[in-house]
Amino acid sequence: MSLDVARIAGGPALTQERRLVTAIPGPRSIELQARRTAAVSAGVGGTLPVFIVAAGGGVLVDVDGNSLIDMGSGIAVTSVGNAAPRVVEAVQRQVAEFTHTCFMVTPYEGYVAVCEALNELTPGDHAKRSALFNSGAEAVENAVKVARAFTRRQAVVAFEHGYHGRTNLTMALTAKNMPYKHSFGPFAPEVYRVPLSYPFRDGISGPEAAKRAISRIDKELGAENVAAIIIEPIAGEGGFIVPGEGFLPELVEYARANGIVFIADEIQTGFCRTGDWFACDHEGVVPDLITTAKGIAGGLPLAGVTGRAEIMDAVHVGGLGGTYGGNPIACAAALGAIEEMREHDLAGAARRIADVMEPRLRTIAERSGRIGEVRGRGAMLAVEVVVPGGTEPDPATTAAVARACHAEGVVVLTAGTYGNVLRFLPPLGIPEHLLVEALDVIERAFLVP
Ligand code: PLZ
Repeated sequence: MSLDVARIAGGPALTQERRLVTAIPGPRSIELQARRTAAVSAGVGGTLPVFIVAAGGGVLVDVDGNSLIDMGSGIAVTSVGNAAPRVVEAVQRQVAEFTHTCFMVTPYEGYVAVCEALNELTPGDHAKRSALFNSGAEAVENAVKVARAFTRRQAVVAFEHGYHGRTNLTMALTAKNMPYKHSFGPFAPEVYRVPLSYPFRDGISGPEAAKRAISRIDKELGAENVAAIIIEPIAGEGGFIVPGEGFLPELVEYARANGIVFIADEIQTGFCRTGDWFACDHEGVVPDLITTAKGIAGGLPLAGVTGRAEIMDAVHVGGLGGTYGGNPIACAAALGAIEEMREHDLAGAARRIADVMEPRLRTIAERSGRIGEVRGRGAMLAVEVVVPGGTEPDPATTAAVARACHAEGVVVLTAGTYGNVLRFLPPLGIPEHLLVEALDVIERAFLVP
């Protein structure tokens, strides 16, 4: 796919270049930031205070005319590119036809078509059903509701370093206190956390880590009380932690043997990001339920729960829904985004991104001595930053490197329980020369003390 100039339907063609014409942030962004501070709750966080006016391909263009390289995709959302042509076209058509009826009142085809696509694309060839929601957290909440209704059990097992959202139930499922949970309790009951497989830090194999987690479930909860095990196949906000090979399959086997619903939260990993349609595909893991959001609709708010027909249909009629869930414009966007993924083989594009990035990141690790591990899969890659010579997390250097990248016009994100992970989630169609330039900037940021 040639993306030297990203065409934004109905908008300008964006030159695919890093171009800084002011300091970052520039004067107009600083003005807007002052308005933001006066108008927007201080509780809403911010990575980089540049205000965006256009985006596409691999760049974000700000109000001052700076063109920044996008290595975040708005946290793994615009995998098909920002304002991707088929998304724009589908949205424009739909928004002119009708904007909302509420699917629960008078339905429309787009919702059904998205569910059909989810049923087809998600792992496993069993009979499936789907339901649509507005956000990842809402999808996770509903997956837990479905699992409880099906099993008539209550306990839910989540993992250390897990992230599942900011609503009350999903805060309980999320591991990290700051900034997600601090001062917001009490949290939903019947949520239990067990250890993840974190090869860099626990030094044990995937199957050994699975045994450890399963023993905790058996001893502390009793399998017959557990409705669901929920896990991200690669922990996202927790630091792109890839569990040891065999960890996920063993958990699935345990869940199946004990009538527990296995929920894969693929909200961050899904839709070609890791080089497959879903991260579960990598080890042939077939979850009972899968939650999706983010990359599904090219930037419009949409989320889904997909799973075994007998589980999804166990809920009483009217038990699932919401005013906006599966909004027609978001559904049109999803159908456009899925077309982009199929047509341009974006799973293959994600693997090619890894081919370019991984060797460079390893070289940066060797030269700087500050990177304990390069990890991830496809276009979901990260480096864990440590104090040289050991494994002690170094969040200060992580933040300094991120700041230096931002100042040079490369939008990188941080993550990790210890705040010491620099993560990369470029749009899957990013032109290679931008990827290489971003890596040059990242390397310089690591090598300058
Ligand atoms: N599950 C695996 O990654 C969202 C959070 C950003 P929502 N991750 C980005 C932030 O700081 O709020 C996420 C995820 C996984 C669930 C969610 C929640 O998705 O669409 O943000 O609700």
